[in-house]
Amino acid sequence: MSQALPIVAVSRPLPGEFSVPEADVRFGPERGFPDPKQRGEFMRGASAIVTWVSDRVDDALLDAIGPQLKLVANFAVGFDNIELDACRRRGVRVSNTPDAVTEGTADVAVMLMLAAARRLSAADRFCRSGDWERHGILGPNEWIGVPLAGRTLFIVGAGRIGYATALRTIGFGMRVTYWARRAKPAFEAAPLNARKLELDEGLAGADFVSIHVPLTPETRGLIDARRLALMKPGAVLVNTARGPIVDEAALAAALRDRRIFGAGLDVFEKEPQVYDALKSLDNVVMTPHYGSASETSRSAMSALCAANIRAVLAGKDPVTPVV
Ligand code: 8YV
Repeated sequence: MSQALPIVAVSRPLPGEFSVPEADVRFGPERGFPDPKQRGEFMRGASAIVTWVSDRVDDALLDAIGPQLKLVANFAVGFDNIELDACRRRGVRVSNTPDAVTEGTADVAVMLMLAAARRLSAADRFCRSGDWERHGILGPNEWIGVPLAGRTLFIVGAGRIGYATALRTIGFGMRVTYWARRAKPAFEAAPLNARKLELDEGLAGADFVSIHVPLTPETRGLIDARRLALMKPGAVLVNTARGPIVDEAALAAALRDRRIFGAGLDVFEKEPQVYDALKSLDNVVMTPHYGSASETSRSAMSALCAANIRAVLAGKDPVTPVV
């Protein structure tokens, strides 16, 4: 009697190619499993699972899946949804998708910089709503935005996405500074020629701030009311990393009081809820945590999750290990 194939449980359908031959691959529904119990039932008996950023991987889920689980392949570069110690205690490996998400997310970071600098969302509503028609042709002193050329971009977190974002801004004639725990030679070399600054100094001197640190106990609330108050009145904050890194209530107050020029947000503290006070502001541009949602990035993420699973099912280490 042939041995049963290892089960690979994928919480939602994936884009592009996801090839794990010699396995029983099962895909969940497009909406995934909002109920953790249903997620556990779907994944029960799996040797490998693919999880989404909204899938909490904790003791309860790991117990529901069973002791045969070998790998949690997170469909994301961030892994704050996974309790790593719970996986370690069970000898379960964890992988993520670095590099695969980089270009798509960096595109969105620059998109949000431009959109916030020129108030794209408010301008679009101004046109669609008939307000422009009622207002009449704009005068020379109306809807003045913030330029990128000659301005300083401060990258908070000098990793792959931070580097790719900074690289894109060279074309806009921007200067780059950065903050990281350790000096990053790639940032300080050509073509970025970036300067490493302490966080407060970088925030105070920046015209644009782009957040690219992972969410950890150290970075939760990193950009708080005190640090927002350091920013220039004409400055723009962009966050494509994780919502809880920025104090959302303090940011909404700073935007309401025009203490900074604007913000571009792809991530929020309590997704998919958007902090109420942000919704009525005309100086924030928001997108639904879709940073890596480009054809190339998402296909690469699927392929990388599959490569990690194939490696672990073959008794090897994950290709891109977290644990
Ligand atoms: C998301 C991300 O997975 O890679 C990450 O950590 O947050 C993104 O790739 C995706 O954008 C939608 O949640």
